[in-house]
Formats: sequence, structure tokens, C-alpha cells
Amino acid sequence: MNRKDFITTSALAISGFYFLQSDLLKAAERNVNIKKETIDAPIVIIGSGYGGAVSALRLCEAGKKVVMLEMGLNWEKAGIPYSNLLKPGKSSAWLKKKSIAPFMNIFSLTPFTGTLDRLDFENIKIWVGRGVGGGSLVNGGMAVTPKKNYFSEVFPELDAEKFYSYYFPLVQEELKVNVINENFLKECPYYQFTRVGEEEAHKAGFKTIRVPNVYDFKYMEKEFKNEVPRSALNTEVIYGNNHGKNSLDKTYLKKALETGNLEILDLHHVQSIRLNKDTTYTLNTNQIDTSGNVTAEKIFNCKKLILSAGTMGTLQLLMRSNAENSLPIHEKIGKNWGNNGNFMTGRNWVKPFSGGTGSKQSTIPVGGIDNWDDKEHTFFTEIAPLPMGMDVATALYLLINRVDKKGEVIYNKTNRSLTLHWDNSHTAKMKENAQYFVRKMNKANGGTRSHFLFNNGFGADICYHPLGGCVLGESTNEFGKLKHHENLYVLDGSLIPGTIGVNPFVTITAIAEYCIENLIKQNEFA
Ligand code: FAE
Repeated sequence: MNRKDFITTSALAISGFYFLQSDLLKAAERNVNIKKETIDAPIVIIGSGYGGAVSALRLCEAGKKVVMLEMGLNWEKAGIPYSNLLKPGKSSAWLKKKSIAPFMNIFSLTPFTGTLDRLDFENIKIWVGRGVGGGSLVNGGMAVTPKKNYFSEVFPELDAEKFYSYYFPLVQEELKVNVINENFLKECPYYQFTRVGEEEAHKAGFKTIRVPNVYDFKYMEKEFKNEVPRSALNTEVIYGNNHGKNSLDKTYLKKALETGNLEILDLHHVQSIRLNKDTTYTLNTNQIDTSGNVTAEKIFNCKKLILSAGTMGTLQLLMRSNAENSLPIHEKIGKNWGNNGNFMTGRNWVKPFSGGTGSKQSTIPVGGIDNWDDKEHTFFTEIAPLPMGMDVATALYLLINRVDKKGEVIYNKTNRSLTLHWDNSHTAKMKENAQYFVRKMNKANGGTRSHFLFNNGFGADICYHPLGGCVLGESTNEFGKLKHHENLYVLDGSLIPGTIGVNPFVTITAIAEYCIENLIKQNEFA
């Protein structure tokens, strides 16, 4: 090394050391300000979506004290309004600098603990809800009961009769499912997209169905008459609805809180789980502020732990805790994962000279095309809204297909996150169905493949319904108790083996009702 190199290297080393020191000092300073706390709670539920909310209500009704940890914000308590699609704001993304809707992400944001998050994998993007109420805050509210024969095919071990006579009707009542009035639908200008969608489907020889929803259609009729503040008719949905939608905070969670036995701690992000020698669990949890900064590190010790962090959240917690804390997990964890056959597509030039799909659109879908009985092209598709504040003469569809080739979730120790084995081979048949559908619709009605919305007209990488990876009866017992564990349960979408043939929250809720009822009967929480 010559003198010049020596001086340069030494200077770099010294400045490196200085920066390292100052970083360490800053981290230490931050650490001093971070509160540390240890809390004992007999039963902890992680996540406040469908599985978590059902578990909380039934346990609280049985007189059990429950602590629920939710990484997202309690929006009702915070009193912050949700944003709409045309003006994204605080609620529109989980700590991102830009909006993360499936299209048109032209909006800059100040990072905030918003309701919608997007998890980006190599070949697929997965959208999830964050906040007290989980996915119910951001979803379209479509409350669809699966076809009985497909339910039996997916869950051969379950008593379908009992599900269709008891659990599905129970959850429809608890979730406040209702159906739009046909006259309102016929006349309301905000449903032109549905009327056109159905008319065109019939012309192309497809069968349509009315789709129930948890959005209160009586409220929507009042919105239309300007008697109440507008929500669905004001482009509110995937960033939260200020009115009208019966999300979980207004149904299951509200009832659970009314028992006085539930405590919900929002902005509490569980990092990892440790199994103790006495079969209790210790959870390392970060309390965060609305900018995502850690304000406290809390250790929760619990006897019983229910994972309801949603498919991806539950898998992340189990796999990370296995890698870092040697938490035992069953060999099938991560397997049998699917996108519920989600495949988006669209059509441009839909009735461009006769009103198109409408400049005003309700955000709440009420129509679907049911092609499930066609053995060659088996799919169901939602006639989806695309409220852009003007008529774009474009129809949007979210197809739900069978998932004959399942994917797998694995854990990457280097970047401490999940990797998904999922590629074009998993979606090939879905694409074939979408091509068949779009071609048939265009042939009968005119229109083109939607290059306006998607590269090449197809959104193979858009997933709203991640399911599986911790399948009921495979890595859990018949009621969601994890194999290799005495006191650990999974109750959420990860129990469903990657597919259910329709939008999934009614099934997730019904399976959670079935599991928790039986776990309570078996004195698991005594
Ligand atoms: P989920 O509702 O995702 O709740 C999990 C909760 O756990 C979330 O609140 C997370 O913030 C929280 N969490 C995760 N990790 C942690 C952690 N480490 N610490 C603390 N908290 C954590 O779970 N389904 C339908 O049936 N009909 C629809 O119309 C529909 N539309 C949709 C539209 C959009 C845009 C999206 C994204 C989804 C839609 N879905 C729809 C899917 C549906 O919302 C989803 O299947 C369920 O919400 C999943 O329920 P889980 O109980 O599994």
C-alpha cells in the first residue's frame, strides 16, 4: 500500500468508525426513550380480522378475558376520516410514500399507518387490510357463500350440511349481509356499470347472479337521495368507508367489546413468538406511532395464543419464530397456498357512444358472472366498479378460478421475510379462462382487451384473497389447534387450502365460528 492509499484507507476507516459510533449513540439514545414493559394476559389473539373477531366474541361471551393485539390503527378511536379513491390521504397506504391501489398510483403520500397494505413478491402482489377490523376495513364487502359441492371438495372432512344449515346463516346474520333492491339497482345511475355488465354477459351467453354484501343498501338509498353523508357513492372503499359498510368494528368486535371482556391494543406489532418450557408463550411486540416509529417494546406472556394475523401475517409469524426462536412448526406449514384463483382483467371501448360504464359508479359490487358449471372454463367473476370520476368506457372483472396447482410459502432467513413459490405456471389456466371470457364478451358486444388497465390486458399478479399455508386438519387438528403445540391455535384465512371458488370472508368467518365453538366445548380455554 502506498502513502496515498494508506491515508485514504485510514481516513475512510476513521470516518466509518465515527459514523458507526454516532449511529450507535443515536440508536442508544432512541433505545433509552423506548419504554419497556412486560404484560401477563391469559389469552392473546394476534390480529383483528375475521378469524380474530369471531374468536374474540365467542371467548368473551364464554366469560374469558381476551387481549387482542393489532398492528394497525383503531380508526374509530382515532377519529381520523378515511380517504376516498380520488383523493388518497392518511388511510390509503400502510407507511408508503405513494398510493398502492391496483392502478393509477400517481399520488404522493406522507407515510402513515393507513388501512391498505401491499406485499410485493416476485410474481405476485398481495393486498391486505391493516387496522382494527383487518380486511373488513378495505374490502368490497361481497359476502358470498361458496358452492356446496366445491366446499365439500375443498373440505371433505367437514359436515357440509351443518355448515349450510347453521354456520353460514349464522355468519350472514352476524355480518349483517343484505341484498340490493332490484328497483334501486335498475334506476340508480351509479349502477350503470352493473347493468351494462349484466346485459353484455347475457348477450354473450353467460349466467349472472346477484351478489349479497355487508354494505347497508338502505343507507345507500338514502345517500342517493342526499339524506345522509355519502360513502359508497363518494368513491370510498379500499381506503375505508366512513359510512354504510358493516365492517367488523361495527359487528363482531363491537359485540365482543360490549361484553367488557375484550381489550384491543392497536398499533401493537407482534415481532416473534417464543414457546416457554411450561407451554406458555412469550410475544415480542413493538408499539408504534402513526409514522411507524417504535415507541415501546412490550413483552406479552400468555397461556393461550390465537394467531389471526391473516394468511400472510400468520405464516410470517410462525416461520420467523421457527427460524429465530426455534418455535416448533409442522412440516406442512407454508404448503397448500393459493391466490383463490384471483385473476384481474378488463375491457376497453365498452359502449363508448351510449353512456359507457358510467361516469358515476358506486364502489360496492352487486353483480357476478357465474361460469362455474362449465367444466372447461370454470370461473366466477365479479362485475367490479372502476370509479374514476369520469366515464372511461371500461369494464373491470376479478375472476375467481379453481387453483389446481398450489403454491408454497417459505422463509428467507437473510432478509427475514417470506418468499413465495408462485409463477406463471400457477396462473396459466386462469389466464386461459380470462382470455376465453374477454374474447366471448368482445365478440358479442364489441370492446377490446384492456391495455388501459393492464400490461397486455391481464393482471395475473393481482391478489386480494391469499389463502392457505396452515391448512385445517393438515398442520392443525380438526379445529385449528396447531400440531406440536398445547396452547397455540390458528383461526384465519390460512386454514383454507388456497381456494374456495368465491370471495372468501364468509367462509373464513364460518370456519372460525366452527373451530372456536368446538375448541371452547373441548375446554381448551378453561
Ligand atoms: P385479515 O382480515 O387480513 O386480518 C388480519 C389482521 O392481522 C390485520 O388487521 C393485520 O393488520 C393484523 N396483523 C397482521 N400481522 C400482525 C402482527 N404481526 N401483529 C399484529 N397484528 C397483525 O385476516 N373478501 C370477500 O369475501 N369479499 C370482498 O368483497 C373482498 N374484497 C377485498 C378487497 C380488497 C381490496 C382486499 C385487500 C381484500 C378483499 N377481500 C374480500 C378479502 C378479505 O378481506 C380477506 O380474505 C379477509 O380479510 C381475511 O381475513 P383474515 O381473518 O384471514
